[in-house]
Amino acid sequence: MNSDYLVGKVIGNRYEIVEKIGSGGMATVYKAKCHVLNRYVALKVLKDSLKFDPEVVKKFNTESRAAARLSHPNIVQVYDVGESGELDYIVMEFVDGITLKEYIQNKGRLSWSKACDFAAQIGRALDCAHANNIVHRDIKPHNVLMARDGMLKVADFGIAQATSSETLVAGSGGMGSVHYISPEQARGGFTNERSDIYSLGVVLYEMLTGEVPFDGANPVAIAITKLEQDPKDLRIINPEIPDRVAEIVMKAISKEQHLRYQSAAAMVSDLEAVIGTVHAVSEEIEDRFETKRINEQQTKEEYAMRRNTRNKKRQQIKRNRLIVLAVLAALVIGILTFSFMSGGAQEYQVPDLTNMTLEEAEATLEAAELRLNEKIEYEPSDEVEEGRVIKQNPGFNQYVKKNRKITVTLSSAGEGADLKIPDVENLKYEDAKKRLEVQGFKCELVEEFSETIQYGYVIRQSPKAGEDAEKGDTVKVYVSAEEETPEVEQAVVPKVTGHTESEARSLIAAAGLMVGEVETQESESVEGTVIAQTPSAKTGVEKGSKVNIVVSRGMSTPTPTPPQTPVAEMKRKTLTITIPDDANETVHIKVVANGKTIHDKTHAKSEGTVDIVVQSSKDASVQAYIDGKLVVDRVISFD
Ligand code: 3AM
Repeated sequence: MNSDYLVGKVIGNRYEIVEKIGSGGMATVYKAKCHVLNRYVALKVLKDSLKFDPEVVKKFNTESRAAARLSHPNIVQVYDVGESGELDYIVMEFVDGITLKEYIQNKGRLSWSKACDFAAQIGRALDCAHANNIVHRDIKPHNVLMARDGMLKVADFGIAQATSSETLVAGSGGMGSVHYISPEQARGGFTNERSDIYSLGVVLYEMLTGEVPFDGANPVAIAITKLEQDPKDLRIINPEIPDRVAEIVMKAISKEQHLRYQSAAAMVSDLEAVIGTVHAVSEEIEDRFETKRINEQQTKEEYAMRRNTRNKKRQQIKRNRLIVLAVLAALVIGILTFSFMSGGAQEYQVPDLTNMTLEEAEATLEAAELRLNEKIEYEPSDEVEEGRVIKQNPGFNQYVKKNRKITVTLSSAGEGADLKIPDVENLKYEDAKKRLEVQGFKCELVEEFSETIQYGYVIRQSPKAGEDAEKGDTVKVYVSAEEETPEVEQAVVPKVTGHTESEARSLIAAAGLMVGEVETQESESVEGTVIAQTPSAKTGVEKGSKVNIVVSRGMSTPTPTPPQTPVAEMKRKTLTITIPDDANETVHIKVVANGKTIHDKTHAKSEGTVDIVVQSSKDASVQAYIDGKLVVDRVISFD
């Protein structure tokens, strides 16, 4: 991945490309270090093959302009749009996390409350975009990034364009991804905000069931199914889904636009009603970040080495610059003044906090790399609900420095109102404590075991919410304590398919796991090769868990077993096929050795590589095809 020619380069005199993150349809995304603001950013660069296509460049620019207008905690913030030599690029907020697609793939399916919480977050992003007359048109899990704290951020306004009325999306250029696009997009018809609501419905369906509602062998088949058929009832796939949740999904994915939610806000409000105020902050995703964290550590080390060399060069450059500065002092001062005034150091825009609870305001500020001033102001208000933000300082949309503390004024019950105990049940302990303390109460922690309430959350409180109280009263909060179960060590299931049974046994043992059931099955793969495993490779499991394997017993032939000698001379070699980065999510791999098909199977792109054992007594001419395309054509020597 890091072998990209841009890695190590500095773009626009400011952004040092650290590593390639991935690539989408039109552009490649890099992690870069901004040397002016000393932070990581994501840099999206138009692909080489597309940069001379004026239509694509125009679309790329439209994306940046559209997205730059949006500022919302659930939208990837666009910081800057630039051009350097032949490079067109967009500088965005770097989201340290994974895509929602990866998350769904890892999980299979999500609990209904988490799925609804995620859908509400995406819905809030859409609501903000729609309020700015921007339709995303390509809402899909791959375009939703999940930060470490579980906050979702919608990215890639790839085919978004400003619209104040319904817009005709025609031709392939305007199409989103076929599984998620609305029927009207599939027909090349009019699209509007409700097309995004449809796509969000599909994403919610997938989160709840692990399946997309319309599938088919190819894009045309999927589009036809979408236009003509009703989706499978999601409660048949997952009976745990509450009826109300299923209704929300079905309304969002109505074929007719007028039957869908008329606004993202309406869908969010139904979702919020169904989940209450639960904000699922995912702790389980932490382990999924482990690999990324390791990569990041390596990157940091590489980066430190490069920085040493660069610092030396920079010192020399600095000396030269001083001379130039002395001569051109006046001019340089002018430039510096200009760059300061145009916001050089003041690049962080203050989000709107009005009507938020303290917890929401704090999370929103954190996402915007700002801080909440611990000193909270109070004011009585008739318009704003008690405990919610009435005003803030500095105000919405002002530019401030990173980590600037923002002071909020919360609505108090009003001068004459009696003081009541606030409701802190179901809150995280820290949030409950803060809520009590800011209202002048003392908080006493009592730990208690609970089978239903998550660790660290308040089970109950005494006195109860709503009871009369006086400033300085103590409120006991009973917080769910951690179960005293021994810490479970985690392990990652190794990939054992393609290996011999004994190799597989060693790999499984080396990963701290145990071999479970061993089945044999007739298969075209070489006898003794592992052809399937559960759980699949890269799954995170408890140490000591079992991995079941299926071992090939070759193909049974009706003819009597041939004489022993030729078999004894057979030798094995492993051919590793790498699935390219730009491949589809699933690929079909076929391998032919000496004219005989020895492998013919569909694989997930996430497998990365596929090992095929070739068995022959003499040199073998081997061809491998990925989705029908020849990718390997060589002779394997068995000397
Ligand atoms: O190729 P994968 O799926 O791993 O998550 C996005 C995707 O990763 C990532 O770049 C790839 C191509 O879209 N990506 C996009 N925008 C990003 C951002 N702002 C980002 N990663 C971090 N921060």
